[in-house]
Amino acid sequence: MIDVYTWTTGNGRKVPIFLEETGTPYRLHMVDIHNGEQHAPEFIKINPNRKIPAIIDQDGPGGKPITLFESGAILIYLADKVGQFMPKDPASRYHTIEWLMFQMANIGPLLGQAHHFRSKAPDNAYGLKRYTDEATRLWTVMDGRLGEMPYLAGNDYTIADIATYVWLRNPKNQGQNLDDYPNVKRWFTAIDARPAVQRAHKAVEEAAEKYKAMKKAS
Ligand SMILES: N[C@@H](CCC(=O)N[C@@H](CS)C(=O)NCC(=O)O)C(=O)O
Repeated sequence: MIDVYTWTTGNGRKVPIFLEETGTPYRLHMVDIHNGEQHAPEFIKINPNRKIPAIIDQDGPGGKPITLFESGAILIYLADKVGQFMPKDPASRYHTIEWLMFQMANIGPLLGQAHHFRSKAPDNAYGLKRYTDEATRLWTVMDGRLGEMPYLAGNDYTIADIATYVWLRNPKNQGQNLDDYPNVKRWFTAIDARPAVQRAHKAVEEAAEKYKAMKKAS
């Protein structure tokens, strides 16, 4: 049983998608980051960086519990544990890690800033242009790669695709249009249609609604 501490943001959906894809039992624990719950002392013990997602696997290495934060690290851990969505062939494994790092170091932080300036500081022309240009550049990098390969790391659907897909669900928030990137569109549409992916979205959204209703009532 994997305990998943999460919320409804893109990063918060990566781990549930992996767990649904692999049929791994999990429990969702909602951390309402719009209500400051990431700063609660009990959550800081799980992630000192105060961000979702994080997990606790009671049956970690050596049968001992393990607590992990940073979604890329969590996905590598789970893929190794379950033996899925991380290719066994060494070169393909490293390409999976490479594209996962590309997501963690570029897609998340920079597309996040493009969204941030658009929604919170739309009059800041410098920030808006800087991060929209970066978003355009990154979407172009992905479109080039997906024009050469079916998936980011190569021939197989991997944790690199799961981690990246969640960031591309609202292109307009980043000043982008999916139709301008036909290879990304082909890849995105295929991943979005996967039943496990839709199950994960539903699970996270329902858990958040239930949690908010419970908080309101208390
Ligand atoms: N690199 C981290 C990023 C995590 C992250 O930025 N989480 C956001 C939600 S998507 C969060 O918890 N924000 C709350 C805050 O910054 O206070 C990961 O991939 O796990």
